[in-house]
Amino acid sequence: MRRLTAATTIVVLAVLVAATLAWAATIKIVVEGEDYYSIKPSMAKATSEVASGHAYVHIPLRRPHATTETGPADDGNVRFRINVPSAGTYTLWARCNWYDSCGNSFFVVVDGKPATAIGEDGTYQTWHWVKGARLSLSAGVHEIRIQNREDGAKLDQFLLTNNSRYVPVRAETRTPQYIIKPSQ
Ligand SMILES: [Ca+2]
Repeated sequence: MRRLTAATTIVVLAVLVAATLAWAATIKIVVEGEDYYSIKPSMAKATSEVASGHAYVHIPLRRPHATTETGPADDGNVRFRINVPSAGTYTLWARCNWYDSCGNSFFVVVDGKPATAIGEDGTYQTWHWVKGARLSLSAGVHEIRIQNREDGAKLDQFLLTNNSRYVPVRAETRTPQYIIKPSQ
């Protein structure tokens, strides 16, 4: 009976340790649009009182604004360098503000791999979180490039989390420890 109790105690402790490790390993990397390592026009930085950090990056509206999916006018982009603390599968989320159905996406290029699109949802003219790809990332530095796909698309923040159930709602607190910026 004593032995059983000891075994049960060990099992309970092991479960607690595993749960603690799982909790401790939850990573959330929050990057402001304006935390870019480099920027290439027509991507541009802009300010707003309602954006996190009072700044965002965007592909400014062109006149005439496209009314069909015509493809981007240039490869304007922002590049971010992110230090991922541990290997895992990370979900990308971006806090965006879309002009309309022809200004509601970006290309995302991770470590120079083929581009995927983020966006194409139907929420316009307000900041909201948009779910992107799930990315398999090793520990260490990765380059995330957000690139022109349609004019009228704005990016306030993006986040990477290895918690696939996490759903951001409001602007998130920036995590400078994971963000590499050019030396001043
Ligand atoms: Ca911002």
